[in-house]
This record gives sequence, C-alpha cells and structure tokens, in this order.
Amino acid sequence: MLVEKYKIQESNDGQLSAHKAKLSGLTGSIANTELIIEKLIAFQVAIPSWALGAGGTRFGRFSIGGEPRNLEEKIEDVGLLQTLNQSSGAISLHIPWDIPGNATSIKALAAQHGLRFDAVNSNTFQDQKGQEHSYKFGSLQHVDRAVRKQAIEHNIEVIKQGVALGSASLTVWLADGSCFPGQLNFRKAFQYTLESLKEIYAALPDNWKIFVEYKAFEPNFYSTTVGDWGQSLLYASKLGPKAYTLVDLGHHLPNANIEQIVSLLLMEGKLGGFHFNDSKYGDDDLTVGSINPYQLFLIFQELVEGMDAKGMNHATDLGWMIDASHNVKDPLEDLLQSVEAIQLAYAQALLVDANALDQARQENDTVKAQEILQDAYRTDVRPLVAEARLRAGGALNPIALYRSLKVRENLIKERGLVTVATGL
Ligand code: RM4
Ligand code: MN
Ligand code: MN
Repeated sequence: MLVEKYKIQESNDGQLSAHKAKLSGLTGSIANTELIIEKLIAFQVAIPSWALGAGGTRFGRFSIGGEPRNLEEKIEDVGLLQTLNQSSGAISLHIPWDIPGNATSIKALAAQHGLRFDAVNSNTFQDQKGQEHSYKFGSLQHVDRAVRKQAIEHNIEVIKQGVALGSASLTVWLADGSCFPGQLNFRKAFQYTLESLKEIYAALPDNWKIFVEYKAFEPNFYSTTVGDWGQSLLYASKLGPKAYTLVDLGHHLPNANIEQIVSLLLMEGKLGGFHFNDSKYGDDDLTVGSINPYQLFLIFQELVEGMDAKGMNHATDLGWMIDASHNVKDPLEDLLQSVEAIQLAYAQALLVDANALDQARQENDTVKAQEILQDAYRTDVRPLVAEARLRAGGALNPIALYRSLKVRENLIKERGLVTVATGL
C-alpha cells in the first residue's frame, strides 16, 4: 500500500496551528532549536527486515494479518514507515530469512521508496533446509573445522549479497556457547571463533565494517562465546580496524550500565552500531523507550558527548538499527513508536549543556550535574521531533494517520489474513 503525499499534507494542515503553538513554546525557551531540528532530519534509523511480521515466543505465535510475504513486500512496509516519518530511510536484511534474488531490482525498488541498505546480518544460529552440517553445537566456534568452514562461507556469501545491494557492513551475532558446565573449552571456543572471524574479515571489501554483536545468554544458558562487550571488544581489537562492537540494548545482564559501556567503546573508537529495543528482563525485544526511557536518554547523552569528542557525524558514523519483535502490537505501529522514542532521546541529549555539565563535574557538584541531565530529560521535545518530520515531508502524527488511513486493514485486503513473514 502506498500513502500519497497529498494525504499527508491534508492531515498535517488540520493539525498545523496546534503544532505551531506547541513549537513556539519551545523555541522561546531553548536557544538551539534550529540546529536540533536539522540534526533530527539527518538522523535515520534502519528497520529490521525480520521484524515486520508478528513475532513469536516458544509458546506461540499469533498472526496479525497482512504480513509481508516476501522481500518486496517488506521493502514496501519500510517504505510506508519512511513516507510517514521520514526517519526510517534504511533497511537491515537478515540472510537467509531474506534472499535478494535479483539484487538490481531489489535495490531499485528500495530506492523508489527512498531506502538504502544498512548492515546485512548472517544467520548461523539455525539450520537451513539441505544444509550439510548442523549448528546445534555452534558455528564459528565448532570443534569440527567442516562446520566452521560452512559458517564462514555463509558469512562471505552474505557479504557478497550485501555488496550487490550497496550495504557496507556485516553484523555477526552468534548463538555459539554452551548449555552446561564442562561442555566447552572456553579458550578453544574463543580461538576457533577468532580464527573464523579472521577469515570473514579477510573477505570484507575496503569500505566495509564488521560488527561483532554480543549477548549474555539465550539460546545458550551457561556460556556464550561472544557474551559481553569485553569479549566483543577483544575480538574486534584482534581483528583490526574494520571490526567494531555492536551494542544491542537487550543483550546485557540485568541492571548493566549500558551508558558506561557505550562511553568506553566510543573512547576506544570501537563502537560500530546499535540495535535499539527495550526490555525488563532479558532480550525482550520490546518497543524502544517503552520500559526505561530514562536509560535510553542517558545512553544518547553518552553517544552525543562521546561522538562530539571525536568529531564524529551523528547521522552517519555509527549504524543505527532497531532490533525488535512484536507479539501483541501491529509491527508497523510499534516501529513508528520505536523510531519516535529514539528521536526523542536524541533530541533531549542534544539539549544537554555539555560545558555546564563539565563544570559541575569539575566542581564535584553532583546535584547540579543531575539537574542538568534531568532538565533535558524532562523537556517535552515532541514538538521538535514533529517539526523535523513536517519539514522533511512526513506526517505530524504518523500513528494517527496510519490508523485513519486504515493501513493494516488495507494490507490484510491486499495480502490476506494468514500470511506469515520470515523473521523473529
Ligand atoms: C538475536 C540478536 C541478533 C538478531 C537475532 C534475530 O538475539 O539480537 O541481532 O539478528 O536475534
Ligand atoms: Mn540484535
Ligand atoms: Mn537479540
């Protein structure tokens, strides 16, 4: 389904005066609103191709209807999000959940929707039909060289597919690890994984990056071979300058200080990308900002401060991606909420007066430091984000428009009620 520009215009026109009134309240009290709006317009978040259908748990999966049946329809769905919010201008593919049969036409279709391809993701955590060796006991870490080789070759194939689509990074997330004490020699598992990653690294084109994503547990419950940021950083450092750590917000043990991790990875020049989501317990893959928006803000505050310290471009120097799963919500509404939550946290982080914060820290003025952060966090920046969308040609209120245009109902008419999208 396509949403025509005039429909966006019509709905924006009806909300314009109320929006402008809210916006002028903010521009009156904040000095750098123009700069923030410009930065928001430039900031794009990649949508995961594996999160456009109903997610499931090991207990069940409840269809939402109208799910995309193939990659072309997934691109249409992301295009729809982009039309509405003008901030979802990229898609991240998971291979082989999505196989771009004809790369030229897939690339052209994406371009028609204003989309580019962000990181491509390999999958050696599931066995595919007809696959020679099983990943039951790991892939890049496997004790059998033949299994490792198969997994390496898959990653190299994913790089080739990514090159054809104009992507420039590979995300490797491994389920490798062990479920029971005694199952694995930790050092051997690390060394095998490192050797395998080195072979994949050697196949990267010059301008490419490899992101090593860590995760504390699941599906392995005793040890994970890339289990935390320390292990990921170790691999990335040993691999070389094209290798970086990827932080997925749901991949830590409870109460981990993710903002501190982000700060230090940036300091080391080894933060490569992000998978945004939210969680209360583990890898819950919930809507960004739905559980702990303050933590998201604190993470963005470190991102902005750390990137500025290195003169990095906020919009282009890191891979910004969502990684989520939708069990009860319409995935497209959920993704609109997630993108907005990211933009809000980013805008609030841009409000922080870095010099004043620095001075408060210098004077050990803990109260002042907290006030500075919470002042920014408690500012309602929704009108700024809406203004950025308006100027970029998007909808002032994407979810309201999505609903009033009955997008899901139309997708169900087009695609049917019992379609199942590949992915999580
Ligand atoms: C993992 C991890 C990866 C994602 C898979 C589907 O938990 O977050 O990034 O590709 O799930
Ligand atoms: Mn992830
Ligand atoms: Mn995950």
